[in-house]
Amino acid sequence: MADDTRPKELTGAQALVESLERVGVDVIFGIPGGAILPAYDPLGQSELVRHILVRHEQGAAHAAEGYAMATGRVGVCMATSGPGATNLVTGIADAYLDSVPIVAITGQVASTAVGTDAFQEADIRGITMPITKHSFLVTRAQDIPSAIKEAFHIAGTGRPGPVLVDITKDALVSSAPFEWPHELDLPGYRPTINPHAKQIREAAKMIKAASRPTLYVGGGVVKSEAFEELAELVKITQIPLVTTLMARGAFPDSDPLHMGMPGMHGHVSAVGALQRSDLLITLGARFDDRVTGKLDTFAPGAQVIHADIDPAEIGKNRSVDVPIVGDLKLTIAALNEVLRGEDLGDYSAWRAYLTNLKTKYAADPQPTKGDMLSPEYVIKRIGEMSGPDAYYAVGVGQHQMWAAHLLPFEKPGRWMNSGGAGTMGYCVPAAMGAKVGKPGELVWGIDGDGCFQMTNQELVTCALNDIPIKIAVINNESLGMVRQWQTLFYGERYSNTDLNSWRIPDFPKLAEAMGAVGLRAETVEEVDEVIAKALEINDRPVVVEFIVHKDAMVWPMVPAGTSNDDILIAKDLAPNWEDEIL
Ligand SMILES: Cc1ncc(C[n+]2csc(CCOP(=O)(O)OP(=O)(O)O)c2C)c(N)n1
Repeated sequence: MADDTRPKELTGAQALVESLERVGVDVIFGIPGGAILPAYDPLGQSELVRHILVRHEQGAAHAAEGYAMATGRVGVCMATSGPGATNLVTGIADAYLDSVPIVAITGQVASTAVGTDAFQEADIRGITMPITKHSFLVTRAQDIPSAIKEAFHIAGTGRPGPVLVDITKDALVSSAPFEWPHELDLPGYRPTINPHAKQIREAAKMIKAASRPTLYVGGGVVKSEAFEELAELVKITQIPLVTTLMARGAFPDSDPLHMGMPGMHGHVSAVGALQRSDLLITLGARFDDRVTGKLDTFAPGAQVIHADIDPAEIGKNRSVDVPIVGDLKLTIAALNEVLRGEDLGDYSAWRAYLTNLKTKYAADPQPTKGDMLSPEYVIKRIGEMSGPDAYYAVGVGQHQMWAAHLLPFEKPGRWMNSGGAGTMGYCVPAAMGAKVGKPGELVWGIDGDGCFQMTNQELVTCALNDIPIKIAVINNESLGMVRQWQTLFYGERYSNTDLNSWRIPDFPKLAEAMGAVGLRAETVEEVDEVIAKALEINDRPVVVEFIVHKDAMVWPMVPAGTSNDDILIAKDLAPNWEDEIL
C-alpha cells in the first residue's frame, strides 16, 4: 500500500502551480520567458488557473489591478526575469499607491548566477523594495508553497498592496517534497483590525460637540467594503460628506448630503466642506496633496478624527486629534453603535450652507464647445446611457477628472482609476482585468488619446480571449491635462503636447486591426448613436473615438501649491464663499 501521508515530490514549478490553486487563484495575466519558463509548463496544464497572455507586462500588472478592484480579490501577474520583471514596475508602483492587492510572480536567474550580471538579470526585489508591501526572493523549491501562501495573505489583509515573489530558475526546476503550510509564519505582521473602544468614544464626543462636521471619505472605505456602515453613519448623524477620487461610488452622489469630490479638481461644495469645517471625520483617506492643496492652509479651523487601518498614515500629513487604527468596516460600525439614538449637534445651518454651494456651482456640461463636441458631454452621455451598474476604468488626465465628476456614482466598487500614481496607460488593461473578474457586467474604459497610445495593444489580448470591453477614446488631439497647465501657467506655449491624433493614428482602424470594432463620433447626434451601437456589441471589444474640442478645461481647479481657498471655477473666477453666514 502506498504511503499517503508522505508528501509528494514536486518540482518547484509544479509546487508553484499547486500553491496558486490552493490559494484560489483563477486567473493570471502574464508573459513567459527563460527564467519563468519552467512554471509555464505545469501552468498550461492547470484546470483551475486560467492564464491570459498579455502583450506587455505593464498590461499584466494593471489587469491584475483592475481584476482586484472589480472583485475585491487578489489579482495576479507573472513575468520573466530582467525586462519582463521591470516592465511590471509601473503597475506595482500604481498598486502600492492605491493600496490594490496584487501578487507579482517573477522568474529570476539561477541562484548561482544572481549578482553576476547574468543574461536577463535584474534585482527586481531591490528595484521594487520601496513600492511593495513585501517581497520574497525564493531560491529553494521547498520554500515556494509558504512564500505563495504568505504573499497572498499579506497582499489581501490589513492595508492591501502589492507583493512580489521572485523565484530563481533552479528553485523552479529542482524537486522537493510538497508541504502546504497550515500556519502562517509571519512574526511582526499583525494588522490592527479592531478599533480601540476609547478612541471610538472620544470620536463620538467630538462629533457631538462639532457644529460644522464633515465626513472625509477615502479609498479605504472601498477597500474594507464599509458601504453599509457608512450609509448608516450618514443616516444617524446627517453629517455632510465628500468622497475622494479613490472613493467615488462609496456613497451615492444623488444623496443630498453628498457634497462631491474634494481636491485640485474637486467640487466647490466638497472643497468648502473640508475647508470650512470644524471637524473632519476622516475615514480611510490620506490627506493627499491633491486633496489638501497647500497643507498649512488646509481646513484651518478643523479638528481631525483620522481612522485608518495603517497606523503609518495617521499624522503623516496633518496632525490628528483622535487617531483610530482599525478596519473601517468595524470602526464605522463601532461609531454607529455609540452614536445611534444619541443627541447630536444641530448641523442644519452647515448643511444649508453647503447645499447652497452645491446648487450654485453645479456643473452643466453643454453638448458642444464652439462647433465641436465637448468632452464633458460625451462622458456624461456614456454614463447616462450605460447606467450606475456599469464598471468604469479611466486613464489619467482631463478625461479622468471629467469622468470623476460626471459618471453616475451610485454604486460602490465600480470605479477603477489610477489615483495615487496617476499612471497613463492604466485604462485599457485595467478595464480588461475588471471584465475578466466580472464577465457578466458592462465594462467601459474611458481613455485619453495620449493614454490610449500607451497600452492599447491589450485590445489584442481582449479580442483573442473573449474579453469584450468597450473603450471610449476622448480625442482632444493633445496631452490635454498638460496642455491645460500650459494654457494657464505657461502663456499658452504648447511645447510638446500636440499629439496630432486627429490625423495619426486612425483610432477606429487601429481598433479594427486589433480585432475590435472601431467607431467614431464627431457630432452631437453621433454621440448617442455610437454609444448605443457599442452597447449592442458583446462578442468583441469596441473602441469608440470621440473627436472633441482641444481647449476644454477641467474646472474647478486649485492651482498646484496654492490654498484650497483659492479654488477657481473658471479662469480668473473664484467662488463666493461668504454668501451665507454660518
Ligand atoms: C506614464 C505617465 N507619463 C506622463 C504623465 C503626465 N501626464 C499626466 S496627464 C497627461 C496627459 C494625458 O493626455 P491624454 O491621455 O490625451 O488625456 P487628456 O488629458 O487629454 O484627457 C500627461 C502626459 C503621466 N501621468 N503618466
